[in-house]
Amino acid sequence: MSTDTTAWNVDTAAEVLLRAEETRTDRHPISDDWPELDVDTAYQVQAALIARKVTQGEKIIGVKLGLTSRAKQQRMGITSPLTAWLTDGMVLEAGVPIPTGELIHPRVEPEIVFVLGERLEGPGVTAATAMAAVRSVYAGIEVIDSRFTDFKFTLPDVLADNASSSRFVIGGVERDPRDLDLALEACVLSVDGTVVDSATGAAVQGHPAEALALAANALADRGLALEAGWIVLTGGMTDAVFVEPGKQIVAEFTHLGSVAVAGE
Ligand code: OOG
Ligand code: MG
Repeated sequence: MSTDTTAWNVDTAAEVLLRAEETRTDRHPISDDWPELDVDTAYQVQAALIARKVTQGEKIIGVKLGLTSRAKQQRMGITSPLTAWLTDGMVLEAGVPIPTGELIHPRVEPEIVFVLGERLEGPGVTAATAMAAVRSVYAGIEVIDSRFTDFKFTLPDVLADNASSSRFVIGGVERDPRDLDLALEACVLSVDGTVVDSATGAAVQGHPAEALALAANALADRGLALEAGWIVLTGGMTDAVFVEPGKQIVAEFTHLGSVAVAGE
């Protein structure tokens, strides 16, 4: 029998997740206590959670995709790609250590990152029209930190939790995506000098532009669009690796340079 006495609704779920983040306390999936949490309601929780961050002074600066590669889908046991929000509070400047003491159980994953030159609004966005809205492409590393114990959750849980978002770093090499074949752009992931994984951009929905189109069309279902200047993380290319104090993780790309992070 459940001893949970929370009167669950969109607002309480958002509060519970924000408190878990602030207090660095992981918890069991919300869907255990609130089985009615479906995908639509979970996106409402995500919106309520981000609205609270905005009230606290953070600014929305883009969108992240999650579970766009088979590596991520298999690891998390969820096959639907998803979208979530990026705020300026999540930006980690290059060279700044990952503040493991402020986080629960951070993992990092290499991603291909777009910055939009134009607004992008679905429905009906294709990879080609999506790509036409992109100004620049960068290498990136996302730091994810699920508020759920052992990163175990259902699709509605992870949606509500803003897709485990925590921090992200963008590499220093800016490229015009039209000059590269992003399906063939390779990434080699190393931990303390040992290669642990690798992938190409094709791992992300066949091409990262497909992921961007997916985001535009998914947001359109909720009456939303991607704005000019926004950052888009297209999703982890490989499985994520745990961060620990002193551990050095490097994502080295063919044309997009390297991004290095270390646990503090
Ligand atoms: C969910 C977030 C997934 C990605 O790039 O696939 C994600 C998780 O793995 O905890 O950010
Ligand atoms: Mg990610």
